[in-house]
Order: sequence, then C-alpha cells, then structure tokens
Amino acid sequence: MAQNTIPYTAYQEYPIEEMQRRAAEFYTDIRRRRSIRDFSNRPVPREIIENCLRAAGTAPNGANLQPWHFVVVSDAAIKYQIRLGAEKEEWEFYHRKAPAEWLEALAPLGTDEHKPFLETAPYLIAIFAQSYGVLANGQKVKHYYVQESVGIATGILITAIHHAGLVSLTHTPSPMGFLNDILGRPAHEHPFLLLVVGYPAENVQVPVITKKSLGEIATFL
Ligand code: IYR
Repeated sequence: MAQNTIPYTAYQEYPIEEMQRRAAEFYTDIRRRRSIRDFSNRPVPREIIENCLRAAGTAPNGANLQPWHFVVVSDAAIKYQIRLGAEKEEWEFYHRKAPAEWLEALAPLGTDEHKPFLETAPYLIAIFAQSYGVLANGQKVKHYYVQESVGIATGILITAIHHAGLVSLTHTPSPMGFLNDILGRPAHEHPFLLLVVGYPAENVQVPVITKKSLGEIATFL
C-alpha cells in the first residue's frame, strides 16, 4: 500500500442507464473532433487554455513524476520564428526525406511544407517530454514511461480543447529541435508535438476520412 493515503471521495458512480447514456454521448461528441489545418485569427481567452492545460496535467503518468512541460505561444514574433523553423524542416521532409510510401499515405490529407496556420492560430502549444526532472537543489530525477505519459497528457489536452469548443492540429515537423532553441528549453526536454489551437477558419474544409470500426480496433475475449 501507498504510504500516505486518503479516502477517494471524488469517485462518482452513476446508475447503469446513466453510464450507458454518458458513454454514448461522449462518443457522439468526440467523434465530431477533426484535425483542422486552416485557422481563424480570432483571439481565445488565455484562461480557457490554462484550464485545458490543468486538465492535461491530471494525466496518469510514470511514478507521478509528470514528465512534461507545455510552452504556450501567442506572441506573433515567436510564432513567426516557429513557422520558419517548421517550414524549413517540412521542406526537407516533402522534397528530400520522405519515402514515396509515406507521401502516398499523406496524399489524401493534402498536406505540404506550407504552414501558415503556425502564424494565424492564436495559440501554439509546444509539448516537451522531460527525460529527467531537476530538483530545486539541481539534483536530477529520472523519469519513467515518458513517451506514454506525455502521449496520454496530450490526448487529454486535445480532448479538453475539443470539449471547450475549440479545434486543434497535432503538428509534427521533424526533427523539432528548433523548438528548444526558439523557446529556450533545455536539451533534456524533447519536443513531443506542436499543438495548434484556436477557432477554425470560416467555411473550413476537412478531408473525407473514415475511422476503423469497433470490430477492427478491438477484440473481446
Ligand atoms: N510533419 C508533416 C508530415 C505529416 C506526417 C504525418 I504521419 C501526418 O499525419 C501529417 C503530416 C506535416 O505536418 O505536414
């Protein structure tokens, strides 16, 4: 048993019918979420982003060491620097590095090296995964299951942003080391994702895609 415990009074049980309704309603709501690549420049109150980040920070994670750091960028000059850095890597990706098979897989999405949304959207959230933590006295603390932990936190963040009524894009220029330089993060923090957040542009279009069925993604034994 853990050394220091309190009763879990926050647990809330629902009657079966209510659970069924809640599960169905959540699915109906989250299936509306789409990755958006064309953003409005409409401002978003910072408090909304703060609460979405607080939600992300509740994620289950390795040894509760919370191996993440979120850098929220709304400053136009920094967004411009990030766009330059990302488009440089993306040019390399689309014109030099990406194998034909990968480009074929991306073709239905219509993506290319141009990333204007990195300047248009009101917020870019750079998500960093910390391979270790640093205590106030400078001592290093090893982190565990870092990728899994940060992935879960990112999933909660994306869900919170959708729940709040905003849209996002998981943007992954590769490599993303330029984010450490621009945002002044130390080398032991690895850029995980750049999450673009805001309102969708008016009359935004999204690719026609399908999701795998339950039978394809799950097995009940
Ligand atoms: N990082 C590039 C390419 C890209 C890769 C995958 I996998 C995607 O699902 C989408 C894009 C870009 O952002 O354009």
